[in-house]
Amino acid sequence: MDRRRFLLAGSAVAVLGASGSRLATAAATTPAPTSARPRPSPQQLRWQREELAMFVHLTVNTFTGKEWGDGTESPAIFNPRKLDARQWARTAKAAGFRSMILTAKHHDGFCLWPTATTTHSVASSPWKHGKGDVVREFVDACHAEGLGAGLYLSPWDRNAKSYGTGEAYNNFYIAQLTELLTHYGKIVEVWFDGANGEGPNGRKQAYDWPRIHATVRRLQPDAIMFSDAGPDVRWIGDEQGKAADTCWSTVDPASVPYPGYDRPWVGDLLGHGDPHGSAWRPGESDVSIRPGWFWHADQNDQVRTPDNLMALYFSSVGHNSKLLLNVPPNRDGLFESEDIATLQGFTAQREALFAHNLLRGAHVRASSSVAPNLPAHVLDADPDTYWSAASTARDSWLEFELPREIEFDTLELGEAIAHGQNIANHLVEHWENDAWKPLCWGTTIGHKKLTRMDPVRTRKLRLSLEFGYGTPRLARVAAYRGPDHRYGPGHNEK
Ligand code: FUL
Repeated sequence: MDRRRFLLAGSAVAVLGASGSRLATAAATTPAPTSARPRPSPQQLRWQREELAMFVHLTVNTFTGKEWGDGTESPAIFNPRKLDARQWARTAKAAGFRSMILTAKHHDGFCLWPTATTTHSVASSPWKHGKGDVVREFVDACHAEGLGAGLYLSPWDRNAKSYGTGEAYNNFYIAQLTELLTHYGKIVEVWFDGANGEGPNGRKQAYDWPRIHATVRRLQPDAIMFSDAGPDVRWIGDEQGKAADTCWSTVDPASVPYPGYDRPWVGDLLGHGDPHGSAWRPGESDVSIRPGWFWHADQNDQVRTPDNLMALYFSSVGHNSKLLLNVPPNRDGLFESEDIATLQGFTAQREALFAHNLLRGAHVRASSSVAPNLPAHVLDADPDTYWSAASTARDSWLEFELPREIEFDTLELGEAIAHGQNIANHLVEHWENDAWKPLCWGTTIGHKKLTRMDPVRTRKLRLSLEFGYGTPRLARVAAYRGPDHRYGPGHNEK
């Protein structure tokens, strides 16, 4: 069962002081004035520009074949004899991923590091005679490969005796978080799942989110915190790698006040964001390369194809989101050759498709501009240089005239999001038989908007921005020619 279905199955979430009602009263439904539109923090900007992060799900489930352990698993079953975190990190790096996130503890409560908080950990396992530390090997491997290291610490714990008792479990959870955030160096992302089922005593825990968030901020001030409710980045609302076509990086924090907040409209709201939202909270699209989050032998022939990873890239990164792709190690503690091969294919396809911006060399004109942010900046690959229209001008446009005809089928647009996300719709036209002909309509752009279409040959292209909530600023306009086939199906679309 995935999180959304689990929550819909009736697991209401109790929270301590998550201030849903306080935020709801503050209900910031009034559109933020243009001058006050939210912008990303440097950490959020860095997070989004990474585009690709890799999730690593490993725990006792890898050895039982389950997706959710029930907390009664014996640590004796955990023995990934050949575990090699450098293999994971090398694979991720070669595929263009910039950070990785490991399940330090999943819902079963088994800790991948030798914690002082419980004996239900690697210290009680046969792996390295109880002297091993997966978190240490993982973080060191990430750092050795120049990748950011992130950690998932499930608040739902089906093993901890104190779960469901209130303060005692919150102290236990904070102690685990403190170990993870103080013993392993820099952590770039902390991933909070909202699942809030019953523990071993049949009780549910009231999570203390304000204290949890404050602990992360204090111990790792640069770490990004993920959950349905942020605070730094939000869940995109599905586990299929699909951000909505219209995707704002802003939200109204009152609309999803705490992780696991379960209302029928939440998925939709997280998918779209809110142009009037007061908080910058971009969406992360988590999805697995296999049907399950954990490795199962019978899924070795159901690994997504490179084509399908391309489709996921378009529907996540290409919809102003970030792709968090899960690749689960097997019982040896290694990525399978099938997964590695598909990642290599994915990388080769991205490299080939995005190698040359066919608009390079075009003469660019604009409806208006503000020096030094001139139109030609949209053609360079630097996300920090951009074209800015004058003031909040609506009906702004950019026109590209090429020295010779080009043929393309993929368009990339990028807003200069360091200054916020303003553009609400766009129209692309090409010049044909002495007239402008519409090519594609779209809504939001954000960090990256990728659109595929039938191949077009033209010498002139026009991009019109008809409506937005502030000054249009574009960092990128590019056109590419891709393969003739459509990006194909993956395991769950066969
Ligand atoms: C969900 C969990 O219940 C799944 O097992 C998985 O870890 C996914 C990423 O988050 O909420």
